[in-house]
Amino acid sequence: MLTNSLTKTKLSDPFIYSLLKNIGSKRSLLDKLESIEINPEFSNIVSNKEKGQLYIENQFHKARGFRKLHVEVAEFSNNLKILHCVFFPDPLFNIPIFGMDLVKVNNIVTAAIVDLSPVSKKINKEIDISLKKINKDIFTNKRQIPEWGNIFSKNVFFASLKSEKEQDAFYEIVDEYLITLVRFSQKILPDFNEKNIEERISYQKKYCAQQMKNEKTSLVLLKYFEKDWVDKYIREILFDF
Ligand code: BLA
Repeated sequence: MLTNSLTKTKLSDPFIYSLLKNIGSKRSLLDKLESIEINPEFSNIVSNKEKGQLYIENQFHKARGFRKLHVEVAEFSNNLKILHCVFFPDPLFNIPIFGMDLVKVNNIVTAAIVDLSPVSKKINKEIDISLKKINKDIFTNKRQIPEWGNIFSKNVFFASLKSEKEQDAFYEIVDEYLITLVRFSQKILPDFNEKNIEERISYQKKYCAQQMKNEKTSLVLLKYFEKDWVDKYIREILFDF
């Protein structure tokens, strides 16, 4: 369940709110879940500056198998809404990185992406089969993954959502990806092999480095914040490793 401040957001968007609630309830199934403190400068950000109203709310947890479970909701100038979520695994475990991003501009979901991204070159067959089975046929506007997105798995899903039916279908896909992740992480044991740990660390580093090449993230933030702040937010909060 959602535990704290995100439930209090003035979140006016039922679709984003339903995704947020589901992420929270799936997260609550993880073992040893606890919230982690972050730099308070970055936990809740509200601004009413002349540049336009905005708020950003962040939640951070960790759990068995996960070093950082990050959920962020943001709303900029009443017309751009973002739901961003990355579950970074603990490198002792061969658990994929759950990532999702939803960008809604004036009531249109222009970008909806979800993936369980690998942290090893050995493809996990069980996860691959489970994700491949999920029906993704109804979407009319699937989108091309940009060049920096070579970190994602073959099962990455990326589309614009053109109707309520497509929103519901995206909700189901995210739900299935989360169920797959939770089920897998509940039974996996840690692997202390040094080489494997190194590999998993370097995959996570690459994941963060590639995500930082997405100029669309920084461009939005730069409209509201100074460059130093944006660099720090991206390096420390969104994609630290
Ligand atoms: C695209 N990300 C975008 C877009 C914006 C943001 C405005 C353009 C929308 C579009 O192309 O239709 C902005 N996203 C943000 C901001 C935050 C955010 C400001 O999360 C946070 C403060 N991005 C991620 C994660 C993934 C991701 C975790 O943060 C994937 C798991 C993907 N975002 C992603 C992709 C695009 C995108 C693939 C499209 C980029 C492109 O087509 O060039």
